[in-house]
Amino acid sequence: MTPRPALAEPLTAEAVQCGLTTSFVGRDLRLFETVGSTNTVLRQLAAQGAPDGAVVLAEEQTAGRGRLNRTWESRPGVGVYLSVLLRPQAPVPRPHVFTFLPAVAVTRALRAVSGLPIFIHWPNDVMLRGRKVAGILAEMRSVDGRPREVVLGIGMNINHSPADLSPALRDTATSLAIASGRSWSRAAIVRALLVELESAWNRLGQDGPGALVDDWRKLSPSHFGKPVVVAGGSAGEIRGTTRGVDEDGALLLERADGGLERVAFGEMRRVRSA
Ligand code: BT5
Repeated sequence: MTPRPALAEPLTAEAVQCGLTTSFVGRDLRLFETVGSTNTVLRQLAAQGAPDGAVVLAEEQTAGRGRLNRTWESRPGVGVYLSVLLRPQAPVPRPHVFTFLPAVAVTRALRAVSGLPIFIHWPNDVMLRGRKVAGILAEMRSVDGRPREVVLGIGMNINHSPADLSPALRDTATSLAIASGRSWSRAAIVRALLVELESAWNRLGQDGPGALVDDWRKLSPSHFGKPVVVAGGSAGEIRGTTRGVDEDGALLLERADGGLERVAFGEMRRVRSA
């Protein structure tokens, strides 16, 4: 089956904001046809005084970014490419919350709208049946060691057909449409995401980072007791069994020799149990 939406649904700011129940996230929302990267545009707007909760959305990105200057494929008209600005008023004890928070919000929003089995792979890959359906890039500007402007960039594959993914991604990426055989309203997904972002941000303020990490754990069954390979960290490729995340968001891995490894950065891949 090759799902293809019959009509590409254009995204409009009105469609997103119609019935939006947030109090500040997405109240200032700017939609662009084509940008290099929504994160870059929003960082510029933040420097010019854009308000807390401001959102930049684009139909297409020509220089969509992942972590470590990797590329985020941003095919026009079928995905969601969005950045949201948060201006923390109080010190945020642990910066990893800015990766965990959007991962929780994206996963909840995509689940709520589609009902599909969507989970998080440490630290911020949003996965659908073992393939990446969304990615997150958190960037921040700190003053005196305190984050003042946080830009959360979120890319979601929604109405892509397999042909909308480059050959390099066809075995590792998916979209809601590929997994379900139907197309989805991107406006409804963005709206659900903005609501979940605001609610996760409020929960962080009220209940602290521990509560947020608990929410993250519930959506990430692979963080405990699963055989994985982690690549890209300082120690090269490490194979082991996941043993949870610590309070700084680092992954704990038990190696075959029983030693425990703490991995602060990397890419986690599930492997089949022997
Ligand atoms: C991410 O990086 O997953 C973060 C992606 C964030 C994208 C959003 S879009 C809005 C905002 N503006 C931006 O410029 N960026 C943010 P990372 O964990 O480094 O993963 C990047 C890797 O994912 C690439 O090297 C590819 O292997 C893979 N990839 C690229 N495009 C993809 C796509 N559309 N779907 C699934 N996988 C993709």
